[in-house]
Amino acid sequence: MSEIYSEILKAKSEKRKLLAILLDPDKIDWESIDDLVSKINQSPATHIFIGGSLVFSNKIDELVLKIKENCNLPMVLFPGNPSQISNEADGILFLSLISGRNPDYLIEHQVKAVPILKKSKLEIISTGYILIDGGCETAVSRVSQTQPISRDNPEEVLHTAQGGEMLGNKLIYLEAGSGANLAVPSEIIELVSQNIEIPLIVGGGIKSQDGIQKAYDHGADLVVIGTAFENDNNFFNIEQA
Ligand code: 1GP
Repeated sequence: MSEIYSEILKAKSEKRKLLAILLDPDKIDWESIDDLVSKINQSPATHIFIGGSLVFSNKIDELVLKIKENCNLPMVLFPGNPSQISNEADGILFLSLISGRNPDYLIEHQVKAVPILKKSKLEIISTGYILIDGGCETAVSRVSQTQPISRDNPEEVLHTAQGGEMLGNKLIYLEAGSGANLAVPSEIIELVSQNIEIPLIVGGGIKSQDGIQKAYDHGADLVVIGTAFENDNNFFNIEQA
């Protein structure tokens, strides 16, 4: 089964842009979860991503099931480690942190996840995950003990993305880090999107509708919004200048 990925490919071929809301299970206010789901349903989101670098919650199954009660969007795990895998979700971004040189995040966690994934029905989507300096230290960098690629080195980002594509990654994810001061520079998005065939995800530090549009205009196929929606569940309903 590969519905999520084939839908992403279809959207890309039709130039239809996609949007994922990233939910961190640790930051969910369970008292107002029905309201959260209704805000997601009113938003232009096409996907829900679940996870984060620092998730301690053991309530991922519960969260996925609760959201699914009233929301039909595909639920895709975005795990920081193998403990964040839920069989209740629809798919998983099987991430390799290819900007870093820490073997744990390049292959070790993935090996550990295999027995869990083999027993699951999750759609597994191999994703080359590239961390780019977002102007501040981020949780991904801290937890993975890896350095982001400099914003001033688009070529290195491009070669990393192309290396991921050559290795067989199905998606490339350009990440400035959750809550980053600075989003991925437009010139990097453009350079990468024009020189890879596979779909491009961009996230981290995008704080406005303009920021989303800018990422799309420069070639992002799917934009991820976490912090901005977490801080304000009306983020998508407010007209922004
Ligand atoms: C983090 O790219 C996502 O992995 C979203 O980042 O929280 O900054 O929107 P934000």
